[in-house]
Amino acid sequence: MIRRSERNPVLSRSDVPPIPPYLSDVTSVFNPGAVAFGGEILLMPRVQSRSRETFIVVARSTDGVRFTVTPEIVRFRGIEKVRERIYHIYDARITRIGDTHYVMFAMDMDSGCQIGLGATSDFRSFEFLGITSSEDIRNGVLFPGKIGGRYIRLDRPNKARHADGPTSGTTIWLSESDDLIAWRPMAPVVSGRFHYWDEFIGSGPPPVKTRTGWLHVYHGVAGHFGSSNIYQAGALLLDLADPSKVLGRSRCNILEPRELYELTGQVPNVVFPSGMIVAKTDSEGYALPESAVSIYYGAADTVVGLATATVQDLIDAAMEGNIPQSGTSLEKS
Ligand code: BMA
Repeated sequence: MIRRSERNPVLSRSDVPPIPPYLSDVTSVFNPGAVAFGGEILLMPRVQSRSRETFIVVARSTDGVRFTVTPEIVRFRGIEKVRERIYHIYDARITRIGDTHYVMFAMDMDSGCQIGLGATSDFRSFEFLGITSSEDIRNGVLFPGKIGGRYIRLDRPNKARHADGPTSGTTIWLSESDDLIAWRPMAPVVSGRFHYWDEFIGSGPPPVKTRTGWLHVYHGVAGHFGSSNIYQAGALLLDLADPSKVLGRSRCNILEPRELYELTGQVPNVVFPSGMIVAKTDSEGYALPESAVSIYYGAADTVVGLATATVQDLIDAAMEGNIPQSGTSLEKS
């Protein structure tokens, strides 16, 4: 149903040129935002140096598989005015609204992980618009346009899984905003399924409009294995007019760590979808069912993978039937 590119990994550390003094002999390149822009496919991956500092760069391609990384760190103009220390920015998700491309990303700060928002019209200069959260939260993903007169996004509040341990989350929420900066939670959309593949969850790439609903790829983490968290990808179909309504959710994951570059690396057993490009839309911007979809994902927090399917394949996966739940969820436990 979903096929990995024969050229995987499509980006790895040897593709990142030195960008002194920030990057030389980089450790990893992963979790890219993706967009079709100006006749090219652009990725905005996260790059880590041996200091474990994290930067975002731009990679360009004419065919979606051979990428050239621009030897420049992405700087969001104005981000230096934030008073609190920012340690890392990463996991960019790109959404076009009108003529502007918005980039939502995670910001590791002393107050926890916040969601930052940037904007660009050319992918050469980027402006920082602000911090769009006030609680520990991650995986903020903008819809490509207003619904009911306001901006809409999916996001995932973080909770500590163990005292002082890394944070994750079990519920993806729908939030609304009038100005893209101040957001109000509207409704929970989906929660983790305890004991199954997606116990902890978070949004992947921005949702894609189809005639049958918003197609959304998310990541799920199985945390019940002794020594490993397994990050996988799955599909959701959300109601077009009210995206808090779930029309379908894949019973099985659609992509799981199987290849060596997904199984081993900086963080083993991770596929983390973050960019999705639909080749063909109709005149009103709805993705065509037969259209190819390219999903760009981080593999083992080390390299970038590409997997392809059709829009209909992903809708079928989302509609294959939910896992029956007995009423117990991580949220309640
Ligand atoms: C998540 C984020 C991602 C990362 C994933 C697997 O919580 O930190 O950036 O790819 O974990 O380590």
